[in-house]
Amino acid sequence: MRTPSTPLRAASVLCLALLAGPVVAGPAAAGPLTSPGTTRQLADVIPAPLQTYADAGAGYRLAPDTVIRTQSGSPEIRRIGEYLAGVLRPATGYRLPVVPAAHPRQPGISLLLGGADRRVGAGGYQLDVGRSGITIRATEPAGLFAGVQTLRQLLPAEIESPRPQRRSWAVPGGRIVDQPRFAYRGAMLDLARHFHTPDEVRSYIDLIAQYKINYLHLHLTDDQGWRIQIDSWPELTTRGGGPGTGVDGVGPGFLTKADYAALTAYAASRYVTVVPEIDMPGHTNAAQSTYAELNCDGVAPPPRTDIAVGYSSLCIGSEITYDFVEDVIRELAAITPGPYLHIGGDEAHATTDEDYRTFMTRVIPLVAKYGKRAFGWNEIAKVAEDPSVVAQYWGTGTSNPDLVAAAQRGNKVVMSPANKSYLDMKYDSSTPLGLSWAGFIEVRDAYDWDPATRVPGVGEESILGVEAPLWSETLRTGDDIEFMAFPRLPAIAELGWSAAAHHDWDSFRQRLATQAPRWSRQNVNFYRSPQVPWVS
Ligand code: TNX
Repeated sequence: MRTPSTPLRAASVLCLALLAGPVVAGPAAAGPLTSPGTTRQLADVIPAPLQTYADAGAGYRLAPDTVIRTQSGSPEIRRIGEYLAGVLRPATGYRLPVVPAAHPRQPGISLLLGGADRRVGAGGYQLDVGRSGITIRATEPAGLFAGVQTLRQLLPAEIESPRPQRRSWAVPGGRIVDQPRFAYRGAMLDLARHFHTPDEVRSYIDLIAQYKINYLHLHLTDDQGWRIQIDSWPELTTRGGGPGTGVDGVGPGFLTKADYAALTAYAASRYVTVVPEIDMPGHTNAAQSTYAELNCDGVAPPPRTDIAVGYSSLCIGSEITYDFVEDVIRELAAITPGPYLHIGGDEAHATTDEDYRTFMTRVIPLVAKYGKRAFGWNEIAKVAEDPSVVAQYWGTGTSNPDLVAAAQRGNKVVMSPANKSYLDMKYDSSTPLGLSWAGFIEVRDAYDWDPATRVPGVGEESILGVEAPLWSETLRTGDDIEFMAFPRLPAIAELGWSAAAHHDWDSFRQRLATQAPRWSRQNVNFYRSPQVPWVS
């Protein structure tokens, strides 16, 4: 195991001593971000790190003989090392062998568990850059993975090139001590309105993981399509997800259980946990048009390919409904490694309030019965007596008495206000894709809000985290997804990770500007917002 060079150690200790006490310095404290993209500094990262201590004399340069050293005896940390090597090899052309940490001294990058500053907590990391190497330390593997993403952004943008580049690979010297503000930093894809293939989802996972997003919510069912195989109701996918399904009838497809298992495993390899959603008791036309017995009158309605909402409802008084729901929850829980199962509950306008309560009162315990914790859109707060239920706020306003009452009962809340974090809203009136029912959302709108003060009465201690949902009524391809998500997804990611004290639009837009050359090399189709001074 190698430790950071002595000068860095001494300098950091000095900085730490000078900064003694709970002083939280933001990116600004490490100096203004001069000439974005040309002079990289430790704080020039999204999301903004908790604390940086620059040591100008101590930078490290990757070299042909650099090795990646990982915690001895940990196959998981070794896999993170392999992931890092996979990121760095194409552009550098270096071998970057992944070796046990005990390997003889050789310049390199070390990934180690333990020994980090206490402030890193469970999900954070400490990154030290000295003349002879880089060391990332964390308490959990997820923290090391987060540190790896930071390291990636500290390298020149050319590191994202798929082919070897002739240039030097310098990392600025110093120390970063970083920690997430919220445990849940989510993104959502809607596979129901238009199916997105497993490859498209994997590519999105790779992109969001760069910004320390650690949950991917998959909206798997809706009026226009059913996208997850359920063995006990096989036609849900063959018909409900088959040809002609999706908005305008052009978004067919579904995940087999094997596809889903492979996706959740891929996500886990990027420290992303999948949260599957079965939306009910509304948004259920795909199921009800497939199985007539799910309708109160026993008649299957025609499939729908329009984008209306709020017209469908499962039959609340029928026992078959609960057989169906239990089968679906049981089968989905069995293939879901993560702790959460989302049961939707939004826009159930065709369900009476009393029926909604009856339904949710029966269904919420089914989620627990199969070992998962229920998540629901904020309407669930009206009925969630069980404090383990997570409510996802999607309103556009700043007041919601049901949500406040739920928070007081102890329910946790994920913040995804539609007029701030909905990535399917147009940027402005000229955006070719997207909807605008919650307004236009430019980058600054997506960034300039605080999850812990958005709804007074739902404060920091009630917030599990944030999410950026991307509904796909108007989206078909991976390019479409990227255009709506970038650059707003990194804005939501920063709200989820970075300390509130670091919230600073001017700093954010400068740092965002330097992501452009990375996205270009990654072939990301992003929106060049006029609010950002893009670096070409
Ligand atoms: C509202 S937000 C919905 C979705 C739509 C979305 C479009 C929410 C919980 N429901 O059904 O796809 O708006 O922006």
